[in-house]
Amino acid sequence: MQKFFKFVVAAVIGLSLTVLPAQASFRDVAPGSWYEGAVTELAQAGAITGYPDGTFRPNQAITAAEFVTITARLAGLSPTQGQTAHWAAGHMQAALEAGWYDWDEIPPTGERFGQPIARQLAVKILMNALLPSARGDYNTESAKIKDFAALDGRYYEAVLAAYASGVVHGDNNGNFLPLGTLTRAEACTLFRNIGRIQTNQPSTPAPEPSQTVPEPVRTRQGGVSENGWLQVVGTQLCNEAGSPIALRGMSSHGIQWYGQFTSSKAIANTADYGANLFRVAMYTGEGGYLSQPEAVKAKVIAAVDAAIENDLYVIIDWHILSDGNPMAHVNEAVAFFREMARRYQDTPNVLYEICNEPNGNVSWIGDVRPYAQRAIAAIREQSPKAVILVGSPTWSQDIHLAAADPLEGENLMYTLHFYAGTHGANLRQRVDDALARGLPIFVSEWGTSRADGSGGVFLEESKVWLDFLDERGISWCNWSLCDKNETSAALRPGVSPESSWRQEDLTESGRFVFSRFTP
Ligand code: DCB
Repeated sequence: MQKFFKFVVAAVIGLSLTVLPAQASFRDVAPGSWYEGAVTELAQAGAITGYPDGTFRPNQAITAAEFVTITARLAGLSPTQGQTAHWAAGHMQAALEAGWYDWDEIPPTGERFGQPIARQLAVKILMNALLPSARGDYNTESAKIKDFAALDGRYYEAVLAAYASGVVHGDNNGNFLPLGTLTRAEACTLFRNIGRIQTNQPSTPAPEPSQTVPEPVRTRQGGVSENGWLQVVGTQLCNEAGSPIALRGMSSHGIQWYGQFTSSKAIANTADYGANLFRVAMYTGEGGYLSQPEAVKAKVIAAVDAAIENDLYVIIDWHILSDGNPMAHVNEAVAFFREMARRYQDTPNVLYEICNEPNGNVSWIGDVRPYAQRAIAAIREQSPKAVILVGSPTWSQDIHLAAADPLEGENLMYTLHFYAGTHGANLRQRVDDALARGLPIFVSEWGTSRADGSGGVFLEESKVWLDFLDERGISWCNWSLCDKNETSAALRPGVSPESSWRQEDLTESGRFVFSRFTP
């Protein structure tokens, strides 16, 4: 009943948004109030209207449908065929397809359309839609946000960019309140701020010229049959014979969403371009392993077997992300890795990545290190020498913490993750410092985009990074092998995993990355 009521209210608001003529003043918008200017400007521009009773209800929480609809109008995004009869379904579908948000954030089935939108999600949608090239420096911007730790990782980029470009300012206490709601009045100030910034923007630069990449040669090199078991010597990954080796390849996207790109044909396609590594990203949260263990585990096994069939090295990645502290599910991780390590104990192909990206309030000493000890012990019971990859706090960027207090054991490496549009010289310096302290580094995930998977692509910055890794013999895996409409994806939307991929099937990112598998 309650739900139905909310639906009707949402529908009425929707009608009022579309049907009523633009109105410049509302009887509940007090002259001289802090939001009067913003509300009036947007009303005069026809982007918002009030309710049939002449009110605007400035203090009411804005819903997902209202927020997206207004953003779409400001961005000039036309509605497409919606999945339900909800008044906002067309705009919601278009916004989803444009990549402004993901389907787990606002499911297209509509049950959350009429609910208040969280501030962090609102800011992400706003920035994706209206200021996609904006970025913010981590140190400068995060220092402005007192409750920065409360932010979910996937919103971090957008919020930093919004602060840096002046779209968002904290409240009087310096908090952003990422999970809180946004009032309609506050939303108007955001829309007004971003509108002003947009009109001052220079025109967008010309796109980068596309890379020329030879079609696949179909002579595979550097695979498992040639190199055998891996071993870590000093800081260097080596093959069974003790010669240095750099593995290069692709990471899947979340296999609960894009499992079709872990098929034998998809992996063979990637190997045909010269890759000798594949990473199976098994999300634990976000509808992944923890919510459907048997189904997701079956996908992992199928993907690993497909990589083995293609003579590739393959990483089994326990892809923590929204579950930022690996200790939260340490027992599940131990059981999972024990089972995988038993299954693949005689297979030189498999590497184990025990915690993708710890983030939020986690420490190396108190959380990640003790977690790693338990996960490593479980793997070592079954598989005495497979290479194990260990993450670190701040989305696997805090290798300096690991370097100061590394784990005991053989064939361990530490992951460094970077996104070329976000991370640069400072993080490279961390790599050199860590190597100097004897810490073996493995880049099990990097992207040509910003850290949120979109923006850019940043090919110049990516080239600097890959040259740096090549000079140091560091292995890497690129995010990601899928056709999602985001710049980090290697394949164009709609490309079939079962066809042979030609250059025109690859995105700008894909063409660049595939050209770097072989030196
Ligand atoms: C990592 C994650 C990976 C994430 C990429 C890009 O997250 F390991 O799961 O992938 O980097 O952000 C993205 C996908 C999106 C998807 C989203 C949520 O590309 O399609 O919607 O995951 O599942 C990082 C890495 C670094 C930082 C932040 C994140 N960082 N993050 O430095 O702030 O927020 O997810």
